[in-house]
Amino acid sequence: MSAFPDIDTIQYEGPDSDNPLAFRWYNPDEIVEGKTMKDHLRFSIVYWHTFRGTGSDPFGPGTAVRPWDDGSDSVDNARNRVRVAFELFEKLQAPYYAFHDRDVSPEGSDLAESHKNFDAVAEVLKEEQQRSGVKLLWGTCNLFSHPRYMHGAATSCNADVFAYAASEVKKCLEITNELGGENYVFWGGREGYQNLYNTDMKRELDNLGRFLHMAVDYAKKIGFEGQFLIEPKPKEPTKHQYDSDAAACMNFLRAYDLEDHFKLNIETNHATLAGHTMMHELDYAGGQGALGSIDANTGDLLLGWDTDQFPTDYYLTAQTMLMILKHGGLGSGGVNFDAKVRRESFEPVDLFYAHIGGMDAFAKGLKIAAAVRADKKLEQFVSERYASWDSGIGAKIEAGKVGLEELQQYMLDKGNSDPNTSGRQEMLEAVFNRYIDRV
Ligand code: XUL
Ligand code: CO
Repeated sequence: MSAFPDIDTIQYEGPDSDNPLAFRWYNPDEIVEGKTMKDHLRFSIVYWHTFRGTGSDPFGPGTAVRPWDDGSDSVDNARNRVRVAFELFEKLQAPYYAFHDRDVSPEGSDLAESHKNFDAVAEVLKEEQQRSGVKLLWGTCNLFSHPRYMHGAATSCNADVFAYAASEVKKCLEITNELGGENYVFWGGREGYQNLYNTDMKRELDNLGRFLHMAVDYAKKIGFEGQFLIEPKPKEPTKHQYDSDAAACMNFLRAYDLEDHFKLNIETNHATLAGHTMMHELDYAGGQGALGSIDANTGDLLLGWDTDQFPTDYYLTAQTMLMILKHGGLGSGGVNFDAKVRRESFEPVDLFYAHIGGMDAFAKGLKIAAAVRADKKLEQFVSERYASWDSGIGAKIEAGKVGLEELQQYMLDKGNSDPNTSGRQEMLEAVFNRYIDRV
């Protein structure tokens, strides 16, 4: 029985289409820079917002109308929900999805029962994956909702909670492996602190490092070959999250000897909460060889919290895709819509409008980014701006051939530095607009 009987598989109709249930830009087989849009973008739909989000907020309960869901926490309801989810994935032509253990399957009365529930739901996930061809981009554990995780999971002051979290990760890794998941994500949840008066920060960080090493070791043991990812976020729910931004994560990974095993899953709304742009976080991660995947969404700069809205801004998606192309693509990662419909958008059809809008914005962003790159104007500007490093003293510095003494002698001989050239920021911002206009 269909949950969305009035909606057919969404088709590409081109930019002139007025049909809100059609793609205007996402044309899966269209080739951009020698690769299909489908392969560049590797769209993924999140289970937690799309199938478990109710629209509740701190001021009121959920509003979402979901006729297929009986509202219970039963395993039967969870299994039925999976079939509905795959109908939506297929109708949106999304090749991937992502889940937390606790959003696909209900928490049991103890660990053993939770595992049993997870197995029962994973059975349907596997059936549906095989039937539809939709694949698992990543699995992850929800190590933050249950009250036991009030002080964190891997960074809890309570060693038993660390052990419980480790048991959940073990199980979730096994199921992610069984389902062919291409990545496994750690988002910090409550790994952080509210107040340093009651916190041993160094001990918590050391334990987080231990926890991640245990996951790496166990993955090896069971033959899980997916990519491990850490998802930076600076705050919310804690005042300070340890994985606060891409640079902090890289430092953590290096400090705990984990850099060979992890890349980063960069989320737009987390970047802006950290006081960065998405472009900054992607360029930083990419520059460190650690760009793994993205959680595509957007915040509201006037609100200032993690609103997880669907991205529709072409500047944002073009800049995002420019950085992804620059750093060689997403590899085993994808464009994962970690986004939720607004509380006021409570009907099932809104889930389609939201994803179609996001997918189209990214497809157009990809085309804009490809046009920027084909034209080479920005690339040429940057290479000319740094030309002083290609020969002469710049080349000697970069080759490590000179130190302070040689540089001082060089300047004493020369007398003064060469004049600077303009950064031309305003001109370049206007140049970028041309690609937005033209595509
Ligand atoms: C929270 C967030 C998570 C992670 C997965 O802000 O982004 O949903 O993506 O745990
Ligand atoms: Co996320």
